[in-house]
Amino acid sequence: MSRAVIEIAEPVEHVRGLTRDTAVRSIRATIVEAPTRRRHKLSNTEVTHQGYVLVRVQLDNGVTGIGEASTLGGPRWAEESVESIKAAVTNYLAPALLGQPALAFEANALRMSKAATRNFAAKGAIESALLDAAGKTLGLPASALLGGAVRERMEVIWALASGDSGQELEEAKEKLRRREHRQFKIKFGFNRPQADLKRLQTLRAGLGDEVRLIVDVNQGWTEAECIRFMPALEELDVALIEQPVSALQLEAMVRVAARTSIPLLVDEAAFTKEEIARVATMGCGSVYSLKLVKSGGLFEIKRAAAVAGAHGLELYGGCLLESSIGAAAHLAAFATLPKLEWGTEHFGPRILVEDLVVNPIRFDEFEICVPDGPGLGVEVDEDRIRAFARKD
Ligand code: MUC
Ligand code: MG
Repeated sequence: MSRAVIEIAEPVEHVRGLTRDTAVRSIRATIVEAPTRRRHKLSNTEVTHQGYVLVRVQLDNGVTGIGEASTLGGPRWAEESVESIKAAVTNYLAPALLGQPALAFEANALRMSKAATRNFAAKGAIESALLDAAGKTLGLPASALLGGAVRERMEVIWALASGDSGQELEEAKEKLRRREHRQFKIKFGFNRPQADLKRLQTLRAGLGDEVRLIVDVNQGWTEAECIRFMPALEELDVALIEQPVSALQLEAMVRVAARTSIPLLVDEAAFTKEEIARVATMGCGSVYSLKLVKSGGLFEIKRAAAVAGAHGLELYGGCLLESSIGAAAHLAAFATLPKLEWGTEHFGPRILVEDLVVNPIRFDEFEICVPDGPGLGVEVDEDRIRAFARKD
């Protein structure tokens, strides 16, 4: 154990009682598979069930906190799977935190980074649960512990990802009619580019010019395909193109970004602050997608936002189809950001047949509302979680 961590973990006199009270007594991880309303397709996977690891932290004061790690179709979107997340939490991260004060957020993050490299989804779920438990102990929303909210709600994007343009058009029209979403992200890359372009033409024709359309290729195109097909995306007034080429091909991303008039949204190409600084300096894109599974914690999401902003990138509140638990954690951090130019895409709670909480996050007038209760502000639906829990 390093000297620095011991010093940080030693509380000053006036908070000694409180921190002793908030010592972490136990951390448990449960794999949950929740059905989605429809098939959700990406370039390299598709899901009919969302895989989550729910992390419950219990403190010595008896308060429990909940956090969620989200995955998309196994270890495909990123390297973590529900199985690896549960193993990392149980075998490495939880032992590093037992007995530590929940309120020592930075020290706890340091302990986790010493116990395991990367494993960002696992760390993010634990830190969310610590914030939930600490917020409930103090009667404060997690956003207050993250610096205080500067917004209570934000514009929320919906993703169209069945691959059937007729179905997608109906889905988008329904969202518009209900005044839930007026910006749509269309998932590309699981079809040939020509077929995806036809889908996009159908959607633009059916939805009109006022609706903002974003395209997420999830690394599915080559540079040559970008050169060939991006002019068609410009014609269709696409507002943003997310991760068109492989996350490993940063130079290709720079060339693509320089050729198109549509801003590129950096997603899989940058997880850490160092990676964000690098892609921004190189000119891989002009907007950055913030995600807990990339940053490994809500405090770290804030630092990621600061680094991106300092390098001139605009910010987009990304998701990985979280339930209201994971969405609430993201929203607590997003609420505190001085700037969030593109709003958020936390539509996850609504893609689930049944959400995992008894008080789902509210969607209203094209915006998502940040929960204002203590901690993450959501209450777990225990029956549903029992029903969706993987039976090992
Ligand atoms: C991603 O790559 O952005 C988020 C929304 C969605 O449809 O897919 C995810 C992941
Ligand atoms: Mg993406």
